[in-house]
Amino acid sequence: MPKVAVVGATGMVGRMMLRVLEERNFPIDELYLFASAKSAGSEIEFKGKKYIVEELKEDSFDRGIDIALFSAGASTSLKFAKIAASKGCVVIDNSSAWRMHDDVPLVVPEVNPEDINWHKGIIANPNCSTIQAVVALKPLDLKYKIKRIVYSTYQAVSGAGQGGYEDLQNGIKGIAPKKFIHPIAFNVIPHIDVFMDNGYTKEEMKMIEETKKIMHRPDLKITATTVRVPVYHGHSESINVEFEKDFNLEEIKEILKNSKGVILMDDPSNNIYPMPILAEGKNEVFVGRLRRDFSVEHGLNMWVVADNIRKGAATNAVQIAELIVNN
Ligand code: 2RA
Repeated sequence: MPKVAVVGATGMVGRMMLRVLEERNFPIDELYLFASAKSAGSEIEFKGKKYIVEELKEDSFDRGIDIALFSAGASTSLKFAKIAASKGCVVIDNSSAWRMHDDVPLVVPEVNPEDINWHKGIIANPNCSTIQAVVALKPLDLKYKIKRIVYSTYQAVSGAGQGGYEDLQNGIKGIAPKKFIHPIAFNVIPHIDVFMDNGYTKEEMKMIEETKKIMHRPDLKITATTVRVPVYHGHSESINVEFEKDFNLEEIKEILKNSKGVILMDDPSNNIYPMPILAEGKNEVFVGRLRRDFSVEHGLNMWVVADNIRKGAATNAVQIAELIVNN
């Protein structure tokens, strides 16, 4: 059984990683919890046992740790993932630090599990909004070959961490935001992460670039608009797809129904479609509102929802760890 570490154990994603490890009964010989000096010393319970969170230091990985799940921000990952990997530990990193490095696989287990085979000590966990999209798109790409994707997202405040969550809670009471630049209560903000020189936000560019890498389709045409909405948990996405080949809507539903990690929720006559309140606490990706886009040849509209802290972060990371253990 592996020795496992969670780095960033006190954060929202770190705590969820522990919960998912527990829920899935991940085999663990010894567990180590790390965080910044500020959070070190706090106590976290795992499987009925109390653990003290240690400060992350250069020698933290000198104990034969086999797998480390990192969710501590890009600068911490840039420094410590390399140190951990040099000591024989496999790092599964939830930050954006390593995702686009050529020698780092970017993995969604339902989509490109084979990519873990060429890791050199670091495997990147994709951005939350990308993960749920590719889980739904990959089986359709295999059958009909995607030509172009238009992403429009409706992202929960928890994607911005505890501060985002608090901004919504406080904003409802009229208190000014601290994490977001604008109020998020009773508002939507078409701005996630920083703006780039090309006019897109970094979140939008992440969706574009990461989709190409995970799907092994550098040629794909993709555009994206990412938006923060006043929802605590669960990212929603309108995804418009153009395929090379023609499709049959009933066949698409059948494919999605049988795809790993996807739950088809598409019964408009009974008002059934995915919503964040339904996806919260679940590990699957929910797909609905499937309909032909009549404005282009072979066009499809779909609505994709998932719990951004689970499938968009913690669950996906734990699934990667499961792939490593099962290999
Ligand atoms: C967000 N995608 O929702 C980001 C988190 N990784 O802000």
